[in-house]
Amino acid sequence: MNKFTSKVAAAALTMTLASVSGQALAADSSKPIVIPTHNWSSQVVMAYVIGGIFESMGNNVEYVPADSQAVYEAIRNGDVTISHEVWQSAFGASFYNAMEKGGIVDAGNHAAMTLEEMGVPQWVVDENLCPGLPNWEALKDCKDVFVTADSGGKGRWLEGPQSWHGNLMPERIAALGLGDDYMVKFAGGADALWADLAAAKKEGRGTIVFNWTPNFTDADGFAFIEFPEYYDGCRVVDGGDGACGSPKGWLKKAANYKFPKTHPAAYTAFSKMSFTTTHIGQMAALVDVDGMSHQDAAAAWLAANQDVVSAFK
Ligand code: TMO
Repeated sequence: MNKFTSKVAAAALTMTLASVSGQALAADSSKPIVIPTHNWSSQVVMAYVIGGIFESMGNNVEYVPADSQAVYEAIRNGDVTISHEVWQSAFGASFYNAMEKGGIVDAGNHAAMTLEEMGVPQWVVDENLCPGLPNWEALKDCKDVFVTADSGGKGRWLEGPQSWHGNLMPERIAALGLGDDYMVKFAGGADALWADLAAAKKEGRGTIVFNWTPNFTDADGFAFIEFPEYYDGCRVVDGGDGACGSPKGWLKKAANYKFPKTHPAAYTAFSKMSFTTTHIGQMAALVDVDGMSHQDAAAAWLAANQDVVSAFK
């Protein structure tokens, strides 16, 4: 038997065994699997990657733009079926909050570990614009390096949209005693972060921006500021004083509790899906570096990674 005929024989054997045991696999419902899209690139590309995998298995999918905090309540209620990028720092509390109310299940972790933190481009460290960085205490002596036209004479932290994690960074500035020297500006969207990184580089200007890994910036070099270590309960929203950095965290998948029953094949595949730091960085880069649409990026990523995807099905 060559490779092909042995594959056919194996398939025939599987079919025989299935009919002998009389147990047909339960078919997935034809109802669409509802996948949320948020406002950072890897998440949107991964939505279409996962939707493409589900479609290749014969499932129907639907995409809905959703707030990245409120989505956990929407999953719990069944309006949305899955979340495929549950970042520990930003969304861990909302995810577990919804789980405690009932209706959302943990569908496993991606291989990638995560960090969501303020930082500076690596060249700011290399050129010693603020000696002592990435240790946070260096900030005490160089607010002037980070003053911008819109920062009222203070050093500026350019945060992501406030929808990601509320007042986390203003509270941290206050808790660390940096309030006289630094302020937070919330960006309207992720693109404003990348525009500032590019402009700062061109101008040779220091900048502190919110960023995360995995992301396309992993390839350029980005230095996350090292704040006092995170521990459970250190944040103001969790009852602490807020004087801590973000966790070196997990990246989970979540699903409505009925999904394993309504779409057993799709759920089984979803539970196996695990993307690495490299995979997620690639998904972001196809959009934020190469300028592709999210859909085209997903199609290109799927075409180049059939070996990765076939292991999930
Ligand atoms: C949730 N995010 C990756 C933007 O920090």
